[in-house]
Amino acid sequence: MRDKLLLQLSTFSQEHLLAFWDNLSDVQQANLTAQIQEIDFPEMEAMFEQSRAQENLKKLAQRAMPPLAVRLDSNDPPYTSEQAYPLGEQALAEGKVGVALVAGGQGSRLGFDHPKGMYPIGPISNASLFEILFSKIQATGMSSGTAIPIYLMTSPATHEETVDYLKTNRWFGLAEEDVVVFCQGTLPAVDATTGKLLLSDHDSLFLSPDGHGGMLAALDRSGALGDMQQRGVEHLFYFQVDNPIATVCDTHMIGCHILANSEYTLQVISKQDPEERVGNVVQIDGVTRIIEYSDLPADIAKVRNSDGSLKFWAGSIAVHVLDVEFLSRMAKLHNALPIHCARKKVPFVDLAGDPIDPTEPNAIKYERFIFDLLPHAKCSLSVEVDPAVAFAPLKNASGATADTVEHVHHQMMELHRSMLRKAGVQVEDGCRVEISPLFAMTVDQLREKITPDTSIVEETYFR
Ligand code: UD2
Repeated sequence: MRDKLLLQLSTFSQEHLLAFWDNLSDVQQANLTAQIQEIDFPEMEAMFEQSRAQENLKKLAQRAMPPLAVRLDSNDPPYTSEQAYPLGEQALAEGKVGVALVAGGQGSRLGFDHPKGMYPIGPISNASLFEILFSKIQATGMSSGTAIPIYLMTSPATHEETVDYLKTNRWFGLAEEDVVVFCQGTLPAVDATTGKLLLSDHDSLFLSPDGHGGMLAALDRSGALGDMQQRGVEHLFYFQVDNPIATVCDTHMIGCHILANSEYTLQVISKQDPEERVGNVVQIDGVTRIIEYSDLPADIAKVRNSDGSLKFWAGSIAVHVLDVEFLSRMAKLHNALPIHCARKKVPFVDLAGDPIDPTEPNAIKYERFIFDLLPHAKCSLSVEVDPAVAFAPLKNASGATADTVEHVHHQMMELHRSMLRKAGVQVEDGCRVEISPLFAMTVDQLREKITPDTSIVEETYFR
C-alpha cells in the first residue's frame, strides 16, 4: 500500500504525508490511507492556486448596486403581505416546506466546549438553542397541520454529541423520522507558502469542516436531498443554530419567495452601521451576491444616499429560502461553489515529528459558503425584516461588545415583553419574561391564551 500511495502523492509533491509510515501500527496506517484516499489532489492544487489569485472584490464592489427587495417601509412593495401570507400558509399546510439548520460549528468563540446548539440560552428556562429552535418547528407544524421535516447539518466535531443529546431529549418533541441528521465534509489545511498538506499527528491530516457551503454536497451524499424530493418538499427554510429568535418558516418570506418565482430568497436587515457583521447583499452586473462584511471595502460600505441612509443597506442574517429543485440542479454542477481561503494559525507536526504551535498564521484553511449559490439562481429576492424580532445571534463570550449571552437575553426578553404588551398584557419595564414557542409564537396566539389586562410584575416563563 505504501508504494502505491507514494506514487500517487509524489505526483502532487505530497510525499511527506508518509514520513512516519514505518512507525505506524496497522490501524494507524489504515486510518491515514483512508484519509489520503478521500482527498481530491488535483482539486487541492487548484484551490491553492486560487488562494494566490483571490478575486479583486474592491474592483467588483465598485459596480455594486442595492438588491431587489421587499422593504418594510415601502408604500409600494413588489409583493404585499396580503398576497404573501396566504401563499406561505398554503405551502406549509401542503407539506411543501422543510427546514435546514446548520449546526456544524463549535462554541469556541463562545468559550463553550460542546456543539453550539446545546448552549442553554433561554433567559429563564435555560432551554438550549436546539430546544428553542426545535420547539419553533414543532409549533409551526402544529399550527399548519403538518409535520415539518428538519435536515440538521453537523460536522465531524459535533455529530456524535449532537445526536446523543437530541436522542436523550427525544428530539425535543419532533418525530424521529422527521429529523434527518447529516454530517458535513472536511477539507485539509495546507502550508500557506508551499501548499503542502499539514499533518495534525503522525497518522493524521489536519482536517477542518468545509464551511456551511459543504451542505450542498452533504445533502446529496447523505440522501437528504432525495428524502426531500420523496416527501414533496419544494422549499427549504435555511437558518443557523446561533439565532434563537429566528422566525422559523417565516410565512411572509416563503410567500414572497413563491410570488417572485425566486429560487433563492434572503432575509435581510437594514444595516445601521456600515461595518455591521453581516453579509452585504448587492447586485453586480444584474447578479445578486453576498460580499462578506470582512471583504467589502470600508469606503464602499460607507457610501450614503442623499437622505443619509446607507446605499448598501441590506445585511444578510443567514436566513434563506432555497428551492429544492435548485439545490438538486446545483448538486449536479461541478464546482457550483467557489472556495474561500483564510490564513489561520494551524498547529501541525513537522518533518522531524515534533508538534509545532505557530504564533503567526502559517496555513490556509478552505471553506465554501452556501450563499455563493446566489449567482446561479434564475431569480432571487431579498425580504427585509426588523432585527428586533428576528436576529439575536449568539457568537461571543461575555464581555465582548456584541452578540454575547447577555445581549441575546436582553433582546429575547425585550421581544417577549413587547409581544405580551401587544396582546394586551401589562408588563413592568425590565420584568424578566420568556415565552416558550410551544406556548405562543405570535401575538394572536398569546391573545388566545392570556386574559387581557393581566399584569405581570415578577419573573414569568410562559410555557
Ligand atoms: C455568518 C455569515 C454572516 C452573517 C452572520 C449572521 C458567513 C460567512 N457569514 O457569520 O454574513 O449572516 O452569520 O449571524 O456565513 N457552520 C457549519 N459548518 C461550518 C461553518 C459554519 O455548520 O463549516 C454553521 C455554524 O454552526 C453557524 C453558521 O454556520 O450556525 C455560521 O457560522 P459562523 O458563526 O462562523 O458565521 P459568522 O458569524 O462568521
